[in-house]
Amino acid sequence: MKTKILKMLKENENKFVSGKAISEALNISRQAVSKHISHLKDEGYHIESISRRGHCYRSDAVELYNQMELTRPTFKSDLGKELIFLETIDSTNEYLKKNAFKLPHGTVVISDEQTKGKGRLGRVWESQSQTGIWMSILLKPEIPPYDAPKITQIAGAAMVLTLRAFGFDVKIKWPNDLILDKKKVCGVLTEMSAELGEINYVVVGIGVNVHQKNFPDEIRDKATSLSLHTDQMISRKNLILRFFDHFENLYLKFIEEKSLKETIMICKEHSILIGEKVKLITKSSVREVYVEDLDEEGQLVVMNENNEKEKVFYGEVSVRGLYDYVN
Ligand code: BTX
Repeated sequence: MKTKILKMLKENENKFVSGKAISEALNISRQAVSKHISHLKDEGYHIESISRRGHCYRSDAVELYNQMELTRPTFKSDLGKELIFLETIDSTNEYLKKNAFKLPHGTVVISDEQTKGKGRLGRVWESQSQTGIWMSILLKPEIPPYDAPKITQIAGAAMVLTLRAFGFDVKIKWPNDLILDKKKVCGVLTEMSAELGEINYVVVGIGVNVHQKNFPDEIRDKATSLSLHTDQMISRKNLILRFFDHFENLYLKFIEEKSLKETIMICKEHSILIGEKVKLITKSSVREVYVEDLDEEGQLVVMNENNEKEKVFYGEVSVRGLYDYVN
């Protein structure tokens, strides 16, 4: 039935077809029409619905990506109550850091383009317009500063659930990347300001490659996008709204119930590192270790070169596969 509705909308490309016309033509109820159309939207089809006009299939592929489209329909917390959509900015993380003291907890900033997108340790994050999700969340949690990196894992776990729900077989490369078919599709950058054992704010930045068909030479062998792995249309808006729900759920569990259990479970289940030999790279050393597990605090448990168990905390460490990319 869904396919028939899509066919009918496509035959009337860029024109509105009323729910009544569809229900009569296909002999189904108006509610059933709405339900199928909502599924089609979830799958990424650009269908605009306006009450009393009906539904319109947009073939012009200008993705509806603006402040109004990204507004959450319901809230369980303050996440995204203040939502700032920008056409372009240097970095959404920098934007929130500059304005952190005047913006409330839960503020989200999303930009269609970043001119100076940042990765970890001063690296560059490519963020061209109309290609991906470049978004940051401002949080003001009452947790000790040493717990802040756990929010990176919460964001990673929430994005894994989101992308897997859209059919992508993504894996987490501890601590902050999501990998699709051995290449990086998403990165998380968490930054914090703290004083005397108290957090002023945390900014969690998330970048997801969505529509890119190719990448600059420097990262061609290590970066991928969702569109390179599907024929379906992917809507950044749908991904973001779904991500908000997962992130909110895991974040509230962490803050209100002091539990990271579900996050760690997700990170373990979809880890690309557990059971693998990897290189641990710091400024001063490169070591080969075997990854055994992730502990309940989110630290990597490894068997080191001397056959001793060791825990690795996030920070100035990069993990790389022995044979494949993974930087
Ligand atoms: P990272 O340091 O783990 O990854 C950065 C490295 O990944 C780069 O050195 C490069 O090799 C490669 N790379 C650069 N751009 C891309 C890309 N688009 N896709 C895949 N690989 C790439 C990961 O840092 C954290 C990235 C966070 C990005 C978000 S976007 C919203 C927010 N604002 C901001 O400035 N950063 C965050």
